[in-house]
Amino acid sequence: MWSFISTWPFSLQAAQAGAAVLAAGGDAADAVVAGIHTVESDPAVESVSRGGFLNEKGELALDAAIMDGNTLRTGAVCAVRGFEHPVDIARAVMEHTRHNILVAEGAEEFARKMGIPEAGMEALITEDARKAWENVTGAGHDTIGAIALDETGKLVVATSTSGANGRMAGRVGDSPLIGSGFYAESGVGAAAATGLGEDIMRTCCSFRCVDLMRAGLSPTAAAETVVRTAHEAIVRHGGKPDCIALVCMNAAGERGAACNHKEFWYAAADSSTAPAVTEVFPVLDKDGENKFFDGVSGYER
Ligand code: SD4
Repeated sequence: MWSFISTWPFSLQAAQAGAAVLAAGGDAADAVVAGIHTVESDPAVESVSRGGFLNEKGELALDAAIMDGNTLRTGAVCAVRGFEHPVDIARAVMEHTRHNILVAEGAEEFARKMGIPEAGMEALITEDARKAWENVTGAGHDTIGAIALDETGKLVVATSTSGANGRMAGRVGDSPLIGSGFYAESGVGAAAATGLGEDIMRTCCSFRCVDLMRAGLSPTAAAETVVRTAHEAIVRHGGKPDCIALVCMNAAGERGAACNHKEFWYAAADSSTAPAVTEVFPVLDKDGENKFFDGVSGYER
């Protein structure tokens, strides 16, 4: 049995590409990377690589990560410029260094040494992204996070994002941070987060979700518990939660998702189900009231 899940409707193309790899008996890492490549190259996705949101200096600086659930090895890059596929650099960090995270120039130099194709930053900036930067509204941030379970039982998760529109130069989100934006352990489960990274980081959402599956919760129950308790913790400590959403999968390939806001979808496929997009509804609090985030998401500038 194989299974795949990824964040947001634009990741249907990722689920299709990942499913093709897995259906052919391929490796979970190859599946998540193939899936993420489709979104990184799509200029219509305004929050991932080509066409992605610019930081406040007008630069396209990208974050990406991958984690191999068989080895617990991980690789991530932060604020890399000029590479269309930052997830490839993250994978090279995992497979060819003793480190977990490389940032900015160091990551770019490493990518060149590894022979990873360099497009140049300007080539990846679309006219729409430049316009969005010129008229920053504060809205928008959608990471591609993808999880695959292959026929051998290996779980791999990966993420790729430009981060939120109007972020400070040098800002790093949750997506390249282990335990926050992603986590995978074969035999247990994997999770990936999307939403405003600052809130996801302070509540370590992905590791907590995997640990709840380890404790026996279903993927849906684990994701809902993490999103609800993260939201409530931020409120309890005087904060105002922004968007928090999770997708996850257990060792049996069962999938779950949860969010604290309207308008979240995931794409998924498995050995017996064709790739399709599913809407997720906000978690309910214990009194049965919707606790969704309904303000303007992102940074005001
Ligand atoms: C970040 N979490 O950089 C990422 C952006 C994102 O849905 O997911 N958006 O904060």
